[in-house]
Amino acid sequence: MNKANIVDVLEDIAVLLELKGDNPFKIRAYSSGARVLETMEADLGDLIEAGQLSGVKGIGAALVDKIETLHATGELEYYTKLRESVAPGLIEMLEIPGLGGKKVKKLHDAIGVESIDALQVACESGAVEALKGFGKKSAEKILTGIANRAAYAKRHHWWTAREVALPILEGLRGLPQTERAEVAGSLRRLRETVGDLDFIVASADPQPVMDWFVTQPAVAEVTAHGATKSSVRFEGGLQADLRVVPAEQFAFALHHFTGSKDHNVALRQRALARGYSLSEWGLAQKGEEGDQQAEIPDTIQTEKGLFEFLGLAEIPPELREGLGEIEAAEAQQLPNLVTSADIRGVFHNHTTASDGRGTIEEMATAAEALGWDYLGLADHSKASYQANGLDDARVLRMIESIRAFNQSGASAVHVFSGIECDILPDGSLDLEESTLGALDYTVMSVHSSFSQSEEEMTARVIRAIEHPATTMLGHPTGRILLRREPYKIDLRKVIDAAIANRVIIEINANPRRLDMDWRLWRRAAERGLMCSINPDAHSTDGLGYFDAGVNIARKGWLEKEQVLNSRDCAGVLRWFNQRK
Ligand code: DGT
Ligand code: CA
Ligand code: CA
Ligand code: ZN
Repeated sequence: MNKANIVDVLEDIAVLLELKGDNPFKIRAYSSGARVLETMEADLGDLIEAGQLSGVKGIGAALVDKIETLHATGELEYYTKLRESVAPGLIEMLEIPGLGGKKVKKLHDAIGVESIDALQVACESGAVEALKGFGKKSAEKILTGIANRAAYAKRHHWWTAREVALPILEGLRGLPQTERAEVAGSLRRLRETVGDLDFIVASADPQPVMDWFVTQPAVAEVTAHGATKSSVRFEGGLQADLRVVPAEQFAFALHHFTGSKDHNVALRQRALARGYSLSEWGLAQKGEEGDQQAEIPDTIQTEKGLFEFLGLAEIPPELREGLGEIEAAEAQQLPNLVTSADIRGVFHNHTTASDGRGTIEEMATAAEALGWDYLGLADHSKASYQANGLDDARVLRMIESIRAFNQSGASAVHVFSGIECDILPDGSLDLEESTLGALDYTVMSVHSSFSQSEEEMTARVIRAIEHPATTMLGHPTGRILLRREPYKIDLRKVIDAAIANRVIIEINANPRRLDMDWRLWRRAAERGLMCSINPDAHSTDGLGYFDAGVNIARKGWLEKEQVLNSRDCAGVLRWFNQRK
């Protein structure tokens, strides 16, 4: 088992012990041990092999044994037994924001709730708000949490959905009966979350394709198994439909099941206005005595052909949201969307100096492997103490390390020194002006006091935007997709302030954030807002998230010129310096 998974187990143990009301010192030993392990620079395998794990400060004797067992076997009897000793309903309750081990224990001990359903009843009956330490507000918050959890359970992050879809798509394409195969639906439209997968296959012999699909090892349940349509549920809960169509219908089916519904409705109306009815089966001429399948279908083999038949430029799937793409396609004015190949470096990344897992060298090497010209490092500032944020002195030392690294000639990638500086609750910044001024650039982010009023939060963020040391605003709503709602903030005012102050807003490309949302980019960028696609990488692997950010930029109609990291090193430096 790798280090990150072991950290998760230790944290789990701490929460479970809390649930059981165990000794606080013991609980702390696990949670702080997890923390030490997570931020430790030395390689865990090396340490264990050298018998030096017990010498690491903060990892007590009880933990050494357990970490070694987990590392060697991936299992731990103590942990398994501990989990089994706690009612599953109590563990589920931990998924509700605001409920930790202590509170769940209290609810259980005081009013006997053992499941989320029982908790909901207790909140509605007033039993929870009557409890000491809870009150009306927290009962309401728990109810919202329960409702959100039910809604979230139905959807999946795009990144996860793609990981499930790709091997299936490859498998379908590899079948001898398959002529063409695609994933349609929200996955193809690059939506931030996906409800279910929609596979479309062209084949004259559907049966073997269906049989292959429903017998894949990842399939947990087959919910339908028909002649041309099947549905399954994968482990992890994601569901998928497969439709097999004759080759001549493929372009129409692919277009129809790609959606969105709004886009389809608009395109169908356009077809009708020109005398055709458009469906997943094809195009038919509207005749006096009903529809006729006349002369059209075999001239249309592709979506491009379909769009052209209706007098439109080909609309990329990610723009098919019924938000003006048909008008733009008619006027031949679709945007020339930014691509992954346009990206020449990224700015918001963490290293071992704060809560990242890669060193400067490792991150730069990974950036070089991605073909980039530069890499920006932006570790946390001190107010993010749980992420081992840097104080002024450590920031200055980091700048020195980066300068030395650049001068060493160790990498062809130029490293920019940055910071992800906390915006404090009053809108002031977490570091001295002189420190901020010594950096190449800064990313300002909110990591605390999420429950401020909309007025307070908006004023707080705008105050940071107006600070002359600010280069970029990080994850502007703080949302965690399918887990945490955005904090209350008036983004229209924030966007206005960013444009007025020439401050960049990021697309945080972490697949769980994708913040700022794609729906806001088109208008904002038209009005002059500059974007930066920031993977917020906490490891070398995390740099790969930039792709998810490019998706969101494309969904937001952005072109290369509207994205800072499509510029070369000199272009980036020019932008940084005009802010100083
Ligand atoms: P999802 O799965 O909730 O993330 O979103 P989609 O867009 O993948 O939706 P889904 O799987 O229900 O259907 C796939 C596409 O099929 C959808 O984007 C458009 C088309 N479609 C499905 N149902 C309807 C419908 O009732 N009317 C129209 N016009 N199109 C539909
Ligand atoms: Ca779908
Ligand atoms: Ca579907
Ligand atoms: Zn952050």
